[in-house]
Amino acid sequence: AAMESELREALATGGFCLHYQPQVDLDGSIVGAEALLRWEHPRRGLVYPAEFVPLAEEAGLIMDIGRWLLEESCRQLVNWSAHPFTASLALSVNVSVRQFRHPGFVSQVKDIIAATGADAGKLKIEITESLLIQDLEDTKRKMLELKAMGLRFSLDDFGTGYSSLAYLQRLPLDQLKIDQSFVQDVATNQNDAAITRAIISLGHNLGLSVIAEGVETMDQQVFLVREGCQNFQGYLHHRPLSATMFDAFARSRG
Ligand code: G
Ligand code: G
Ligand code: NA
Ligand code: MN
Repeated sequence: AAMESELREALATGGFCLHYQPQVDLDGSIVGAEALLRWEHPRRGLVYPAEFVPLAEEAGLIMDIGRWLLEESCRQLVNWSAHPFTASLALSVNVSVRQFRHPGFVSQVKDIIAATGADAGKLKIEITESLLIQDLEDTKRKMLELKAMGLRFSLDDFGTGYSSLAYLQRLPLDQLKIDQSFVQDVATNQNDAAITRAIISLGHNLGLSVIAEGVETMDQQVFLVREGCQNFQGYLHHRPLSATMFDAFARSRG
């Protein structure tokens, strides 16, 4: 309960911020970023989503936090669009099941894009497999409505959930994101290598782009490149950065 009121206060007083982790292509050029939510706690310092998103969901605060997050992401896209080094970048945002399922989600996104003037074509929504298990029709209808506005969809943590592969082709996805648990030992473990290889070819055969997350070493990257993966995110390239640090990094890579 104490944390709940602290979260409400953070919402009211600008206590959240976003960090941006670069996503790169085969050349190492930045093609986008994932927005990662942080809570700047007055005493505890930076608090990570694992520690407060579940509580925020239970407390019914996730739509308000989600609104802030989408607004901030769209403001960032508008800022980026004004500078040559960042103008082409896409931004991925994490949307929880509860947020996506909310009846007001699509209109919330619409309103925020209209209010900020962000290019919807640069906004990518990361969903997880749990969204595919239940109420596929609701998921599909909302995805199609958002796709019609230009948004794209990435399936996060792919391979760790329980979704049927049949759903993949029934939903208008744009990208598969290989979960970092497979990437971790991809260069040394035969099973992880086989799963990763299968995900990459599945994605490409379905016409989706494939991004690997949690890429930490050159060995992992070399394996992924050899298997045809074309986008990468992880500490090998960069940790999540504050907005200011991200701009400086994009400039240095441009
Ligand atoms: O770096 P990090 O600890 O931020 O990410 C941990 C987890 O928190 C990830 O699984 C990520 O999907 C989730 N997460 C990060 N930002 C957000 C967000 O804005 N909304 C939601 N719902 N989850 C997020
Ligand atoms: O949304 P998702 O669950 O995929 O969130 C990604 C999480 O992985 C975030 O907590 C992010 O900070 C973290 N992360 C990003 N790159 C790396 C990496 O190279 N190694 C590890 N261990 N974690 C990473
Ligand atoms: Na994510
Ligand atoms: Mn993930």
